[in-house]
This record gives sequence, C-alpha cells and structure tokens, in this order.
Amino acid sequence: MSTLTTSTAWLSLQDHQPVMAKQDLRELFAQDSQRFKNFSLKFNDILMDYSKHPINQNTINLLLTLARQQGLEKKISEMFCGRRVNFSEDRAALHFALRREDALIIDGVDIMPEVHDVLTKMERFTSSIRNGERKGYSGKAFTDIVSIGIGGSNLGPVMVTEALNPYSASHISSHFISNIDGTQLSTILKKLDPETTLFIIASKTFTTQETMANAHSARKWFLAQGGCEKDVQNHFVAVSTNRMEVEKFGINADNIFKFWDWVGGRYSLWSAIGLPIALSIGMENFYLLLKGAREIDQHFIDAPMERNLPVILGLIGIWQINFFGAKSHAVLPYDQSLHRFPAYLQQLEMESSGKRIDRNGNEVDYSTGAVVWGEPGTNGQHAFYQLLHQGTQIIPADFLIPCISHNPVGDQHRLLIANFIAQTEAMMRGKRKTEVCEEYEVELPKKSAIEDSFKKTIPHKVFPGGRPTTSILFKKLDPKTLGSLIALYEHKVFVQSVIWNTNPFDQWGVELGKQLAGKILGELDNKIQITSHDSSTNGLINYFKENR
Ligand code: G6Q
Repeated sequence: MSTLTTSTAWLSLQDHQPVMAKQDLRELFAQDSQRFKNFSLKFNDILMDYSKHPINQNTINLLLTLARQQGLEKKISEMFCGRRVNFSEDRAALHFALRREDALIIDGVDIMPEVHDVLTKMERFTSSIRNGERKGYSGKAFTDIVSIGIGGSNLGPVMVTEALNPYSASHISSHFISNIDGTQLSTILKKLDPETTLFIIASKTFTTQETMANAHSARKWFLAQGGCEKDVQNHFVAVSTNRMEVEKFGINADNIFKFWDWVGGRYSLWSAIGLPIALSIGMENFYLLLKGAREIDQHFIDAPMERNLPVILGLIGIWQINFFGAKSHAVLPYDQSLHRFPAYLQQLEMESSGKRIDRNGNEVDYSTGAVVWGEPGTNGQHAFYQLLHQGTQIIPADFLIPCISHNPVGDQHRLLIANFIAQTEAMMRGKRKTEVCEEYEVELPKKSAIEDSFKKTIPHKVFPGGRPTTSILFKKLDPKTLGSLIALYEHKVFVQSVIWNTNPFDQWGVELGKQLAGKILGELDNKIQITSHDSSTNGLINYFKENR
C-alpha cells in the first residue's frame, strides 16, 4: 500500500465518501440556501461554480487537508522558483516564465531577458507580415500562414487561434497541418498560392517524424509551384530549440524563433510556438493572452487554498476520480469557437496525468488521470448527453460559457445560455418517479386505455440526478480571459500531480509506439512475408503488403 492511500487524510476522505454518496444533491441545495455562494469562486470575470458536486464543507476541509499533507503549497513555490520539478527528465518546468514580467533567476542567471527578446522578435515579425512590409518572392504581401507541427506544437495554437477568431486579421488566413496522413497537407495546399504563403515549421526537437515529413513536402510543393531555393528563406520560418537541425533544413538564424527545453510541448503555446496565434490576432492581443495567464499564476501562488481556483478545481477532480471512481471527464464548452478546447485539454490532462509510476519509482495503487473528452454544446446534447443523464457511468463534466457572445445573432445566445444552465440543473436534479407520474396526471387527467403502456415507460423516463458538474462562466471570450482559463487548467493538472505524487511534465508513454513504427517502416518496403512479430502484427503487415 502506498503512503498516500494509507495516510490519515486519504482514509478520512474514504470514510467520508459513503456519507456524501448517500446524500441527494437536491436535498443539499434545499438544506442550504447559501450553497451556491459557499461553493463558487470568482476570479476577475470568471465564475467557477462547483456546488453541483457531492460535497459539503467537511469534504472541502478534508480535501484541503490532503493537499496540505501532500505539500501542495511547497510544491507550488518550488515550481515557481524554478526547481527541477520535472524529476524524471531532471529539469525545471518554467512555462509560467513565458508570461512573466519580473526577473527569474535560474542557476544564477536571469532567464527573462531571453524570453523578452524572443517576444520582441515575434512582435517585429508579426507586424511586418500583418502590415505587408515583408513580402513573398513575387512582391505580394502574405495572405496565408501554414503552421506545420503536431501534439504540443499544434493543439494549443490551433485551439487559441480558433477561439480568438473574432480578433483575427481579416486579410490573413491561418491553416494548420499536423497529421502524417497526406490528406490534410494536400487539402490545404490545393487552396493556396505559393507567392503569398508563409510556412511556420513548429517543432521543439525538429526531428518529429510527422512534422519533418510534412515540412519537406511543403518545401517541395513550394519549389514545384514556382518558388526558388533562395525564396525558401523568406517563405519558411521555424520555431524550435534545435538550431542545428533547422539550419540543415535550410532556414537561417534570422528566421528561427527559439524556445527552451524547460518548456514542455503541451505547455508551449505561450512561447514562440504561439507565433501562428500572434500572426492571427496581433501581438497586442497575444500579450493580453499572456497577461490573463500571468494573473492566474499570481492567484495560484497567493490565494489561500480554499479560495484558489486551480486548487479547488484540482481537488474536486481528485474527489471524483479517487473517491467516486470517475474514469472519464467531459469538457463541454458552450461556445463554438472553443470547439478545439476539449482536444487541447485532452492532451494537457491525459499526457500530464496518465501516469502509473510515482516519484519514487513505485507503481501507484490509486487511479490517476481520467479520460478527457468533449464537444461543444448544444451539439453534444443531441448526441451523447443521453449517457450523461441516464447511463450507468457517472461522468463529471465541466461546462464553460461566455455571458456575452461575439456573434449575437437573433436570440441564439439566450437559447444557448438557457440550455447550458438547464443541462447542469437537469444533471443535478434528475427526475424522480413521482415527478414523471405527476406530469402524466397533468397531461392526462382522465386515465385511459393508454395507462398500461404509460406505466411501462415510467422507468425509462426517470433521471437519477446527482450527476456532478462544474460551471465556468465568464464575461466574454477575449484574449485575457482565455489566457486565464488555459492557465487555470494547467495548474489544475499540477495540483492533481502533487496529490498523486506523479510527474505532469514528462510523457514517456509516447515513446514505445514511435520505436516500433521505426522498425515496421523498414518491413513495409519489400515483398517478404513478415513473421518476426506476433501473429496479429504479422497478419496486419502482410495484409497491407498484399493490398497496397
Ligand atoms: C507534449 C509532447 C508532444 C510534443 C509533440 C511534438 O507535451 O511532448 O505532444 O509536443 O510530439 O514534438 P516537437 O515539438 O518536438 O515536434
């Protein structure tokens, strides 16, 4: 048994769970008129309501005791002091420095001047593209930006660029290529004019198979469509820590935006990896995105734990995963422009929290990260909410919505808000058998022949309720608010890793597949029957070879 699951704080929560599991959430609301006030927090324009979870004040106190026992406050300050919190890779995790203003001394050196130099370089570059000063090889201004990168070098920039679409320059279109499947690249390039297209090759390592294959194909396309070798300099820029490989590709130092190995891929949108975002929304808005995140950083450091949004969000997740057995977590943004937010959080949470070995190298005896998934509302309501309302699994969900829409078309936003609130209420309240029958009485005061068939439907019309949700409302989806929301989730992940004693900054689990793909690649090129793997793997390879 681990020290965590045998600790007093953990055992107290375990004892407390059956008490709360028995409680009807409706009753908890009925008993306490202040429940919303007691279990919601505000930060700037963001409201986080976690009152629709099976909690009472005792639950929160016990969760906070667990956090203290795990040394959360110390761990937060260690991260912000630049300690090597990424212990399995022996390095610091300094993504917060990318949005910082003050000095940050690491190993005796202030790293902030370099961070600010890159931002200044991004600023110059961004304005030269946006104002048309920097031109393509035929003298025309750039109109299309194609960013090539995958995973952490793609999901953040895509999500933010889409989310902040109302702030984007109308004369610049952004495109993203991540998948090794040639379909994405060909579909995008088909629409573009090489004379006005700028490529950003975004790769921390500059060795990632998918990115490099796509970058070389893009270069080939550019040369085949009329560009010359010397024009590559002007049409291709790179964001990377690996200057040598970038130069080998043919991009010179002036066109390299550097970042550092202390930024993890999925934490890197604040760095020059965010260049596509800056090109789309402009550097002033990019600085606001950083500001929003910086403000949450400060809140995370300063606010008492019980009033600290990332701490509470993280601990509510712990309560659901470790004490109520939740295996999955839905992210449901009621804002179409946040349609990539679930995918972004999926990487942030699942790559950071999908761990089974603790910091001492021992296998854990408790659950860690849940499966994160989601789609925007109201689309999801007509698709998978059935399972959320009446399925056998209890899936905690985060609902997110702006109070003001960027696109106030007709009555749509009011409808959206009504649906958002109704869904969280329905999940909490459910519908009891008596309520189903009462409805029937009202609808059909005179009992009739259909009574029997009605009775049969009763169980199907009952909603158990008690389905936990967190609601996050904010005034408007602007760059600063989005920055705060993203950083809120980054720190939520950190909080959970401290409780679980795991490393949220490594991702060794992605390596094995890469290694094996390398071996299999070599086996695809000849006509020899493959027998060196298990029968399934051999069978798949051989079927492909026969049917290519
Ligand atoms: C993220 C991961 C991973 C990484 C990609 C791309 O935290 O490390 O998603 O971002 O594999 O890596 P490169 O930026 O090195 O191409």
